[in-house]
Amino acid sequence: MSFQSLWELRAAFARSLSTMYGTEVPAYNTLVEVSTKVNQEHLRQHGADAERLGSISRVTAERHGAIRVGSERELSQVARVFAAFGMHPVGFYDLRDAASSAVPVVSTAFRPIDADELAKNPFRVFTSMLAVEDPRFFDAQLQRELDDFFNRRELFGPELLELADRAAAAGGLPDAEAKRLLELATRAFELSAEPVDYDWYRRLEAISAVASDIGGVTTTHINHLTPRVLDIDALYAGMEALGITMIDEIQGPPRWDGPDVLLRQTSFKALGEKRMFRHSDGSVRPGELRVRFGEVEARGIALTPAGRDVYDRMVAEVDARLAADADVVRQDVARTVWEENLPNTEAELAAQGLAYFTFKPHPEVIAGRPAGPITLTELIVSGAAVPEPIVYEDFLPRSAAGIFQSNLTDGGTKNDAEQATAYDIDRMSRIIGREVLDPNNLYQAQQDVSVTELAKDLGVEIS
Ligand code: OOG
Ligand code: NI
Repeated sequence: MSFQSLWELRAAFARSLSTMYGTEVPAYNTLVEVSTKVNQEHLRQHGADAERLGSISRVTAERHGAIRVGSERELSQVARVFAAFGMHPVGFYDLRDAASSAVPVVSTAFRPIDADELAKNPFRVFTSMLAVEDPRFFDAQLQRELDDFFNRRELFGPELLELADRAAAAGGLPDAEAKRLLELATRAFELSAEPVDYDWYRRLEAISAVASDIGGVTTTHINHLTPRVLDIDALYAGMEALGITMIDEIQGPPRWDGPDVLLRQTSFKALGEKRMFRHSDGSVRPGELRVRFGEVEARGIALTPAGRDVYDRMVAEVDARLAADADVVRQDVARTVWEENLPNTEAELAAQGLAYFTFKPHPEVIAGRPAGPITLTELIVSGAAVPEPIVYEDFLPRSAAGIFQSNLTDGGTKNDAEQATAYDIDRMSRIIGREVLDPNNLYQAQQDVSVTELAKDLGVEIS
């Protein structure tokens, strides 16, 4: 009998969810097919350069999912499930104020954290928790009802949690148990056929379609599963050519002449799905819900906090120019703003400390140089240190809010006269029962290790 390590479990989990989701949402399969074609074509045209931000085998298998839970208990349980797949909480996202519409959730993402684990399989799941305590969305009466509802339901049974804990502790599971873990974990994220309580669902929906999606049903479900593409503009055109209407725009950075940074995403809207509803007169009748959608993404280089400041300022500048001129297209304005503000080569981004890199040594460039410390920037500029991009493995709050928002039928309601409940990364860590890591610390640590090695390889002291 063989043993499956965490990364093997994670890869199998991503495949199993993909098969399940493709059966439930056939348009997802189309998205995966078009993505695969786009990636092959990109590889054909660009050769080795196409793999600068990840091997083609990694990118082809790469997915992120999104799920939503209702309570602190449910969030801490789902964290145990993900730990069985070597996925740890990284980053804190507060979407309550990230968009003009009401998205009453706070979120984190579960993902592998080591470079070699990411290279083997980078599966990640954006995970949101309903902010039940926030009085801007839910009054005291509804808070009590939601708490009761979440206390009564069981998203993750004892067998799943027990197997998951064992996998995490042992670094994997023997085949038979691995199979059972995958079965139970996949089932936990399927759409339930259980009839939906009509009045309760609609009551929550009046506050936010996200609230009813989370609290209006007795289970949770994957609400999208996102493949990664190497050319998102080609993907967008390919999907439209097949008659699948995408949201108006690609979220995140524009297409431009410089390196890909952070994350570009686009999606197609949630499709109507037949569901059964239980009405107050006791009857059970069919109806329709739109909750699950398709999304695709292209990933670029991770930005440092300094780079992120430039990014945030550019986003604000694009907004300002758009507000001043109604006839222009966001992507066009954005391209101009980017060309004005961001260096358009990897070496410049590295030299200015705007993005994260590892470095390859070219000792011959500085051979014969007088002894004494030298800066990383000097090494980059001279060509003695050749930057290799570190991929952005996380999410963007504004795009996430945009993804939520593009799938809401209306903006929902939020009472801004009330005081927002405070949530932050520390509180999220306490809820989950393990530290929610800061993504920048992970990228920085990876860069630091590389710089230490670079100094050794070049025989210099880097100041
Ligand atoms: C999560 C939306 C965020 C992304 O890619 O930014 C997200 C959700 O809809 O639950 O998945
Ligand atoms: Ni997503």
